[in-house]
Amino acid sequence: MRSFELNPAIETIIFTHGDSDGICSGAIAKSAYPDSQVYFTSPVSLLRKLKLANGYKRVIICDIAIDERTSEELLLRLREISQISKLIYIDHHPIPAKGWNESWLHNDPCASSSELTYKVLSSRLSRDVRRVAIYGAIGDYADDSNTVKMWCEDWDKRTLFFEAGALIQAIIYSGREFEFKRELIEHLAKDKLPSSHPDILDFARKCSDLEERLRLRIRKEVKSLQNIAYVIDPRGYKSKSAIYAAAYGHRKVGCSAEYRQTKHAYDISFRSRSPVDLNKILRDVAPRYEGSGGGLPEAAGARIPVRNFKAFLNELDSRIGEEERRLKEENIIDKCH
Ligand SMILES: [Mn+2]
Repeated sequence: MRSFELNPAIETIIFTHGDSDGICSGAIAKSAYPDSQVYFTSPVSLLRKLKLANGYKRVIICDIAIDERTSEELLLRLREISQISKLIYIDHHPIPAKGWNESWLHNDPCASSSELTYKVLSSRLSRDVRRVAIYGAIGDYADDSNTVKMWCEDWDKRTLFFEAGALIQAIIYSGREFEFKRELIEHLAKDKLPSSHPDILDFARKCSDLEERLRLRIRKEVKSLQNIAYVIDPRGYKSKSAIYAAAYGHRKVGCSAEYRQTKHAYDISFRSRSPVDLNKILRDVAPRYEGSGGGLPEAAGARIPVRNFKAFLNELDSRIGEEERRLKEENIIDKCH
């Protein structure tokens, strides 16, 4: 991690996620508070990174899910910060059931963090910055909210998709290049087009090239259970692998498992077009196989020890089937629509 001299002119610190929704959220926050310092973090490292917030007048956190295991400690720390600084925590991941009714928390699971960040900070933002919120929403598959659909009407949708697509592919290609991502936030915060950034189109093309080779490998290697189609070690982007596994395995839930030697476990990504809540099912099933798991209803992850992987996958498969039948009987519809 790069360290910075604390500059008294900089009053705002922004913590955000390194994916496309996080980068767009960060850019929107930076556009509202140009004299700010941006740091990338993740749910598991937020608590530790918050040490950096000392001395800032304003602390903005975007697109960081609340880590269940440390949520109590995190809540105490955030309350402490909110006594000293102006705290704004914007996120769209599910929050713990107890204790998080705080005035500084802006949470809505039915929108992207980019949409929420624009809404929370809108009084300081140019209307045109909505375009960045749309890119972030597309990056998080959350461009079907009523607000984003309405915002899209002010632009030529085809141009939006071109810019968003190039931006998202480039971000995926850049992986852990946080210096690049920080520069990208500066670029977007100034309301410049993604395609006008010198690296974006080249990175996006490289991402698409890797993705295409991955897709063709998955078409050959995918295996299917009753409800889950899966690939093991597809050697490529995990979430994209899960999407193509579902498509070529002809199942509603796609799964991509990557072997992690250091943990002797599989890191697993899921993408679902089933109405079931994968987050809920994984939080229940994964611990029973000595693993952990969760995320969003339609996009989630898990880590499961190698020795339990097959049994875990089989139980998950039958649980998804049971849950689908139950939903069908009760005729329950998605709470976001
Ligand atoms: Mn994110």
